[in-house]
Amino acid sequence: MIKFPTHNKKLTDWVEKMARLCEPDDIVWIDGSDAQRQSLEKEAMATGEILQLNQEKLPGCFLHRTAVDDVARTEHLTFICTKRKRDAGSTNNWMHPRTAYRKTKEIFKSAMRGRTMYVIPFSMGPVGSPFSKIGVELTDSRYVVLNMLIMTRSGEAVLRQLEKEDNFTKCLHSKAQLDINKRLILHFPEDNTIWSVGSGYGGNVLLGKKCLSLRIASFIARKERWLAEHMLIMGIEEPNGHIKYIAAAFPSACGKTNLAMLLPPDGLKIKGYRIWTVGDDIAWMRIDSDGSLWAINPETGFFGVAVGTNSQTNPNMMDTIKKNTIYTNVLLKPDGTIWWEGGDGEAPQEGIDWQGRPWRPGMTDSHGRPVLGAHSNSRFTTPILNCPTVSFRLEQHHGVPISAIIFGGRRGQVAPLVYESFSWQHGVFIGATMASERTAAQVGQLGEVRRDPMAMLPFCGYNMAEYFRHWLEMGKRMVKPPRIFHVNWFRTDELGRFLWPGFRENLRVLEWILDRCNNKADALRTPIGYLPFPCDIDMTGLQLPKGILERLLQIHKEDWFEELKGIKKFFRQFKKDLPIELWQEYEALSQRLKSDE
Ligand code: OXD
Ligand code: MN
Repeated sequence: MIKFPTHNKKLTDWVEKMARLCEPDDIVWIDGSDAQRQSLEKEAMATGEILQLNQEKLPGCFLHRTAVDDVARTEHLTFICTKRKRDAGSTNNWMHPRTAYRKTKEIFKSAMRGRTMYVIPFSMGPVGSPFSKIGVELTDSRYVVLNMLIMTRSGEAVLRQLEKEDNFTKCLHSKAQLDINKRLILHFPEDNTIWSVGSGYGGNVLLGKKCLSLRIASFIARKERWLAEHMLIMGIEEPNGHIKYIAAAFPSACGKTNLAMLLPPDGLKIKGYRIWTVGDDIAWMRIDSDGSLWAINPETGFFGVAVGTNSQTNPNMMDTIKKNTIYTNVLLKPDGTIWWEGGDGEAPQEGIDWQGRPWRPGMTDSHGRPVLGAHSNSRFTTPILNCPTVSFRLEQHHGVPISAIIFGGRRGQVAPLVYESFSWQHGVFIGATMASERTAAQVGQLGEVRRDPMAMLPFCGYNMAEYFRHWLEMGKRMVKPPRIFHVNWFRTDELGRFLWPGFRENLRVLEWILDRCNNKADALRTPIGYLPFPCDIDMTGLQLPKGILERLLQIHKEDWFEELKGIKKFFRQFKKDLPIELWQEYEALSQRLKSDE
């Protein structure tokens, strides 16, 4: 009989039951200590799961390579398993829990033979905070353990908390045979359970992240009347020393991580703004006793995309990842450091690519396509405490008060640089109709518009129409709801060139947003919302050709009438589940556009 370091019977019963299914050789409880982490690192190096990088240049850093067909989240293998299909809604893959458990048990059966099962008790959010939720992940992957130690608060302290509260999300993961045909990422919100099998890729296997903190948490949040969102949280310290916090949702590849830790542009430096990073990916938000919205970042690390990250696009991240970081699927240089396309410096003359093969710049495959040194979704897992702009309020149990919510997308046309909603309800409409155009990096037709409401399309753990209703209701319960804005950094000219320089310069737009929150800036009422007067965006130190700012703020009616058609088509899939308020907002926008003609 194995001795378990907890008296929580629900926990011990479940661990024993899962061990009977997976048949590991051994069970090891993760205590969160440095000594245990170091011994796991040694074991993982010995098995080849991780490779130690140059410890002088990159102390505490390692490289991991995934299986070649296991490099990204697999949305088509990700399911919401509710008893009724309707509860998963039209935007999720659905499987009945009975079928899901039966099918997946077959894959988990004996999957851990010859392996150790690690038990990771983890807390999303500060241990003991009323915002936080506990999970326990069982896994046969040391890579998962080492990543979870960075991304979550794990170990002893969480076990102690579990002596006081009984409730935890049961997360079971096995690499099994890493077989894409036996890979499933299953969520059972009604059982507070996640089963992930056959993958070793972070987004599929670090179960505290997308699986718990978004899919399961969004389901719980609706019941408990709070919000679990795919949002960054940042503080902007104003020249007077006050810090205002904003939360922002963007679909993938829109620069969310870069924005979360942006450096003020030179032209605005004199004003003394300072950015404080609370989180880059997930926000849990509650209405507090003061009637306003407060947010925490439930994570303690960043799981960021390496390709494209460099000292220009994100200097703070480049500082963050210099130590104690796990790199996944990047290029290994001969000196034991790493490189990726769109990273700092020239491509090395030689190296080992993300698949472990010798690599030289300019290599092509049998179809004449360039062979990349790093995978386009290569990642780093790095502690948020390494970040030079990390917020000092990270551990505060009530989080930070949110003054503004920002939605954004990648639109060549249609959406202006920034606009503000007329009301919370109108803001929910703006979030619900958020969209991005496909880039060359995505499968599908270039320029095609993909609707991604609140950037939650792949992450909402229940019927998205009900999710919209929940958002509408949250607005009614707040005394002082945050103002809601929409931004678009990606507007282009007729040759497809970006009109707005983006990156650090985005602070100029955030400044206008803060001014609106402080009732310091006027705005133009247009059919789509409030727009800035060009003179209210501080352009000190940024020379845009004449008329460009005006173009960035233009609204073309023909584009918006087209947009209405796309919105209607998108809304129709929700049938009668769609809250009437969203159709009302649709009609109101249509009327405003018509009467403005
Ligand atoms: C992520 C994502 O990995 O949103 O954060 O895909
Ligand atoms: Mn994300």
